[in-house]
Amino acid sequence: MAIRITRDGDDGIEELTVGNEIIGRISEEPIYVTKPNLPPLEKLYPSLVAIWNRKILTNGGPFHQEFEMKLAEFLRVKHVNLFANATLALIVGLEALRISGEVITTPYSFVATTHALQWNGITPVFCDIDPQTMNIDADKIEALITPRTTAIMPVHVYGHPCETKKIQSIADRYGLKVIYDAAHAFGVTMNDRNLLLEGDMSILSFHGTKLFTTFEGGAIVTKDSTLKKRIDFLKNFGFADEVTVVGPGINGKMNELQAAVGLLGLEIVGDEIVKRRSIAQTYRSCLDLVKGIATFEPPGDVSYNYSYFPILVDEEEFGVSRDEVYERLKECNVFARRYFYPLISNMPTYRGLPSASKENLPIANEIASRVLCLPIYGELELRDVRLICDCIRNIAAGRP
Ligand code: T4K
Repeated sequence: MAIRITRDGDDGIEELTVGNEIIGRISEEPIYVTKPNLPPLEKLYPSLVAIWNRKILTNGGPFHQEFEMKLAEFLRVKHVNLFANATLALIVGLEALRISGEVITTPYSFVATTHALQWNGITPVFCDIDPQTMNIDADKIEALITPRTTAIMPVHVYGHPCETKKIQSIADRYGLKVIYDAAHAFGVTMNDRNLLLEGDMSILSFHGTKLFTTFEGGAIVTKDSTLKKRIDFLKNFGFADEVTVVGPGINGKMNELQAAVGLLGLEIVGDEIVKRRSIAQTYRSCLDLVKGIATFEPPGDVSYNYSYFPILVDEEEFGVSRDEVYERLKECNVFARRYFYPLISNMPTYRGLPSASKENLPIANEIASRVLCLPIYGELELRDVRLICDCIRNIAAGRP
């Protein structure tokens, strides 16, 4: 029997029917994995006028200085160094700490994490992940330490906190630095303490796909004022003054437009987290009874930022593979993403490394083959969240 679109209503949802039975609902507009949370445009106009009047566009201008200070206050951290993006921040952070040799890291991340090591001539050593948090498995780090190891670089994947205490105690025992890729962890606290205070430094991303955005952007969070100074030099070509270059610097500076957007972003990020929390709750209540779909809830001592909403698809129980769910959701106009597939260790640039073998990384390989990040952003209506869950249930039921 033919499938028909029976309702093309003004609520943004179309119904698919066979005979009299509604077999599915589709969003009229594409729903992407995320949508940037931008301040009202009229609030930006005065900042634009100020930039145009001052003609100070970059190199640590007034908005840059103000944002750096206000961001540190907002996050309740000691020092912040703003950057043009998080990838440059990672690269400069490693250089600032003079990291070399081998660094133990996770293969389950965005590729920029490992690229930053490569750009510094450092050998990445991949460690498997914990299936509960999808972060580096702290119990497997020690076995990977060699005389060449200088640091550990974990990632708070999706903003879920790593086992920071365990990681720090290993680092202290072996004299290693700890650099957290905290690109997803804006505003996450554990026992009311900002997660960004852990380790020797944490790196944030303010990319357009992130919870808090400056279009492109990033930051390094540190506790050490000497380190903060060295990072300031390195992100500005190594210049300590007009004529003195103190290191192999780069151009990593955030510009005035980005900083102005960031200042306004601080006013709206709290509301965004609240909206995302109710989206996550809706997803959970709709999906928790679906066999073969696992969702995640951070532990009680964590104030989470809901930056992503990952699910794991168990093909055997659900009856359909993750990749099929991903493709079939597109038919519902829903564009989920397989963050983080493929694993960094399986990418051609890194798969030749001894630590990249699948035998060394069984959990990471399994999770990467099952994960799907569903759309989550403040503007996403709960009606659309339920529609996405209906699509997933229909896929399991073998409906078109
Ligand atoms: N470390 C970690 C752990 C990271 O996740 C990242 C970045 C980094 C380091 C490096 O940070 P940055 O150097 O970028 O500051 C995205 C982002 O490009 C990347 O920043 C992010 N992680 C990664 C997880 O995701 P794509 O290729 O998935 O983005 P794209 O363009 O396909 O966007 C996804 C969806 O978002 C689109 O379908 C629509 C929506 N979107 C996107 C953009 C760019 C918008 O609505 N507006 C936009 O401007 O990589």
